[in-house]
Amino acid sequence: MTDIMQSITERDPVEKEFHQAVDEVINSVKPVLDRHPEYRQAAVLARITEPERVILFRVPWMDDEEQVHVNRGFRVEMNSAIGPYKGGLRFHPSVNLGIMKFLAFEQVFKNALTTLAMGGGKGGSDFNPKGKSDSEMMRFCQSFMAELYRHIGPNTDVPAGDIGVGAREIGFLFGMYKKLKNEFTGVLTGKSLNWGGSLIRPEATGYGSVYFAVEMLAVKRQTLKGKTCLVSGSGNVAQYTTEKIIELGGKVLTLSDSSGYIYDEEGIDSEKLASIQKLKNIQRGRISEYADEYPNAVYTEAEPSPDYNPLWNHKADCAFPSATENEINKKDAQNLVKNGVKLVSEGANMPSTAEAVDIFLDKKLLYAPGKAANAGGVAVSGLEMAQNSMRLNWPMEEVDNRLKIIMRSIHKTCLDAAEEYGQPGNYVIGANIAGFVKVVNAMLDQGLV
Ligand code: NDP
Ligand code: 2IT
Repeated sequence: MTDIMQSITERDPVEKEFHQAVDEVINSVKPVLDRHPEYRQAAVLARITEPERVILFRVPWMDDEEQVHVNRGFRVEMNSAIGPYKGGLRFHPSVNLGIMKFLAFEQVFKNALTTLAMGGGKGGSDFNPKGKSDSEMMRFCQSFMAELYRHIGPNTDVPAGDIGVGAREIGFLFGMYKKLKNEFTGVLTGKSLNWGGSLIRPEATGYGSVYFAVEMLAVKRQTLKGKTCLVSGSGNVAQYTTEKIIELGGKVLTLSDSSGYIYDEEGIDSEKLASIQKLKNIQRGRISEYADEYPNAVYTEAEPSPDYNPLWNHKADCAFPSATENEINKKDAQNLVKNGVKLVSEGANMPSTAEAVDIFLDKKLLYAPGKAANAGGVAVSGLEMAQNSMRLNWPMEEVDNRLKIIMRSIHKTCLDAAEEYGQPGNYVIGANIAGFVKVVNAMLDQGLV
């Protein structure tokens, strides 16, 4: 173990997801530090792994039965070397400081890769949105923002959505911010269209992950047409990943939620996807209901502590993990390889364990880590900020074209950096090095702050 890794694990021993994310970056950038002694001299690793600021706060709220609850709110402002802190808010019972720090750390490099001026941050709460009424969601969001508002701003820190935070929650959060600050600014992204949102932002993460896959396939002179795809999750990222795969002639076989997954041998077409979007976004139902509507589909319930996830054990060409961290373990990676999967594009953040990543790299899959493949979401958030600053809205084609250009540029940046450091085709090394060098150079320019 490196000295820096040892000191991080000793200082915060329980933050295992943060250790995992940091360990990967440290291993990737070792040759960069060897080439640049000035980076070691300036202790860049110790500085880049310590958040600039962590805000931790109480979120009290009342349910519809007038019971009082207390949740914990977080905002990790990780790095502002290249722009205001930027990154989503996650509402999920698993949220803790270690998960917030891992997500904020990944966000720093991801945002650097987008070419836009955004630093990295992440926030959220251990609040569980499942089964809550609209009024409960509103009261929770208002209480959350009643504290967060004093720490954020359009030039300071600009939150957005993530797991459990979509258009409805961004609306409630924005409304409270506006009331408290008495100003209408682009302090959040993922806003609705008629009050400052950008076209293509809802689609951007999923579309971007598929655009990245298209770029990787193009290197091998292939396309998505006719390719079978396993997609996990059924939220924002999974839905728009599925939409774009269908549009480009691929076939999506699976979708999931935390209760289980569906396998549809005939493929999920546009009509079926529209019914999933209604089920998930409006009725807030479970993916199992898909199998009631389309009886040819098979629903498999998730096991409480599975050795492997059967979703990843089907014959297919491509995999698009789009649910959550560490959803692909070593056994799942082995199953994917065994079943002929040649491409993995990570819509989710860190969905593959370190052992799974090693297998993908060892077997020379086209493997795109989340910080490259899912950067389209935050990239279009950056475009939403730009439109807010100009007080105008770009048409759909313009935003979608810019998204394509950004994903193409991230792909090339990763390949070039990997090549420069003698690891051709290794998108993990490429993404980590390119993001790291950009942020570290900015930090050095700005002195010891
Ligand atoms: P949503 O809340 O819209 O959907 C999340 C989906 O993943 C749901 O189907 C959910 O199932 C499932 N899921 C969540 N947690 C777990 C879990 N512990 N085990 C199994 N399934 C789970 O979130 P998003 O689609 O926005 O986010 C999905 C992933 O993409 C996350 O890793 C997020 O960080 C990442 N991401 C999101 C971006 C965005 O713009 N939204 C941008 C870049 C990355 P259930 O409903 O049962 O909880
Ligand atoms: O993980 C991510 O990149 C996001 N949840 C989106 C962040 C953003 O600011 O749009």
